[in-house]
Amino acid sequence: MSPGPGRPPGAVDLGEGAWFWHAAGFVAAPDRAPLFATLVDTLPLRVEMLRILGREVATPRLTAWMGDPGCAYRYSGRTFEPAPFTPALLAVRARLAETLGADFNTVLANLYRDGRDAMGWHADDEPELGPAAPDDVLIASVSLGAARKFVMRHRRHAGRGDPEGRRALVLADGDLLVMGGTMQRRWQHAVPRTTQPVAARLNLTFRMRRPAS
Ligand SMILES: O=C(O)CCC(=O)C(=O)O
Repeated sequence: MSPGPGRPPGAVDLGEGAWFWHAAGFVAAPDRAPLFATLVDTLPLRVEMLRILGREVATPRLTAWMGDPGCAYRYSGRTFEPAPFTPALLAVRARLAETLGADFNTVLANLYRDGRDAMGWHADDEPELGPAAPDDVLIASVSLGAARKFVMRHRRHAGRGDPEGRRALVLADGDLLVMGGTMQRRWQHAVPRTTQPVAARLNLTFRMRRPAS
């Protein structure tokens, strides 16, 4: 399979067209704390109620959804109308466009207040994601604040406790993780809870949402 748009030379090839690229220090050290503070102050972060297996469940993290006009998004049984991009987010979007050659028109922000906040196993596999879901989905995830473990598993190994088909990374302050190709179709990812004392972490997951046809 030929590399999809935005696939960087250092990407880790997981086979079957799935790949990820971990770029430590994407946000320069002096910019990290001010960017974290600005985003936490200006994004409409809140606990959301999601419908999961027929039950209303509060997200164990704060979230905010931003996007260009017309980028309403369905996620876990809810439709989210995005807030506009803020100037700080537009600056990160522009750096991602320079780095990856891709324009991301939506972003989900996740604020993990401490180690009790988490993100369960899932894939960003909505059919409207670009460049061309399901086999070519580009996700760019920027992390700020405390380092947290990020785990990935091939769907074939889901729930089997089987080390094959699993990967783990530590996403630290300023890191960029890009997932591409068939990663969302073949693999799932999660940010597990931790009992270690850990400060707040903000994650920005940029996506390309194709306009409704
Ligand atoms: O916080 C992270 O690193 C992951 C976020 C994520 O999986 C998502 O927004 O879909």
